Amino acid sequence: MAAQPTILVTRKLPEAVEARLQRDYAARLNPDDTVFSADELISRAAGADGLLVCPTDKLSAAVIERLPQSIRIAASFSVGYDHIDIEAAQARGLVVTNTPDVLSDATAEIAILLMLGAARRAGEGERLVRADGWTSWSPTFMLGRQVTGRRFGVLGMGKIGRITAERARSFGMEIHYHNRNRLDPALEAGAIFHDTVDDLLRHADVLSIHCPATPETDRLINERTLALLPAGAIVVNTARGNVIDDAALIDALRSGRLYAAGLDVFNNEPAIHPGYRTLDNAFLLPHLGSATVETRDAMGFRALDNLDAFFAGKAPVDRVT
Ligand code: 8YV
Repeated sequence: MAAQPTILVTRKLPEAVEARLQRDYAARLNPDDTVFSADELISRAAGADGLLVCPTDKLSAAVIERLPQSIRIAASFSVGYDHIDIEAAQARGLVVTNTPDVLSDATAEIAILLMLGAARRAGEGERLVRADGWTSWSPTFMLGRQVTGRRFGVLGMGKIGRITAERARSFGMEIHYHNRNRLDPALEAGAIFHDTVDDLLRHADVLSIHCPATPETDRLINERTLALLPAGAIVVNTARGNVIDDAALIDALRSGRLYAAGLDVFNNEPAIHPGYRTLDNAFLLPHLGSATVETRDAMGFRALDNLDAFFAGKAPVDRVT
């Protein structure tokens, strides 16, 4: 029997995923779940055939260049792959795969949670109850905004954007979207297309961000574009922090021009811009988009399907390079 390929697994993965890894591969696991430095990653990868990485591993051009020659594939446990320098991977002949589809429902759930949490002041209310600061009911106590009937603007109408739109529709929201390409009517499902980001923003009472982090989307939501949103709008981000200019969003929240924001992703996680913590109208979660038992298992299995295909000499379904 041929020797099993050796896989360096950079983070602790769900039990069922690690069991399959250990069954089918010579797996180098990370039971302590420490985040490897670049040097550590490179030295632990010595002699291995592939990597199973997470967004916490920054595979920059410099790191990719220093990877042992034996490493031929990096399967990421994520749909986003902005932590990997794709051009450098391509140049080195490193195959990169991701895990699309399986986390779309979980991420859409978090986007809706963020919208409702921001609109109905859930964070503020929860903090008050815990601090024993809730004294009585009153007709004017902690009033929020209703989202029913409002316009839901989707920036990036991929799978996650479309599922989130479908959920928002059940609140009677009117769906607007911008995408690089207009979708087929069947996928649009009645959503109103805007051919520019600016035009979408002018029509979004709630803006939900679902585009990938690319040079084109970097700081796309900034002082100028935030000013296009209707007064009192809500911004929701489950995509990547770097789509937002933090200082500009914090200013707009502080001044009250925006009603609230619901954020699951940030620049420089977990060391987020401290300004967010000072704002009652910022509803904040620690990057929980795909964090359900079912989804994290499915992501691990999808990454393993990609590795299995690669080592069987087939094309991995989710190959991005
Ligand atoms: C997870 C994500 O944090 O998949 C992504 O791109 O941002 C998240 O859902 C990530 O997958 C964890 O590995």
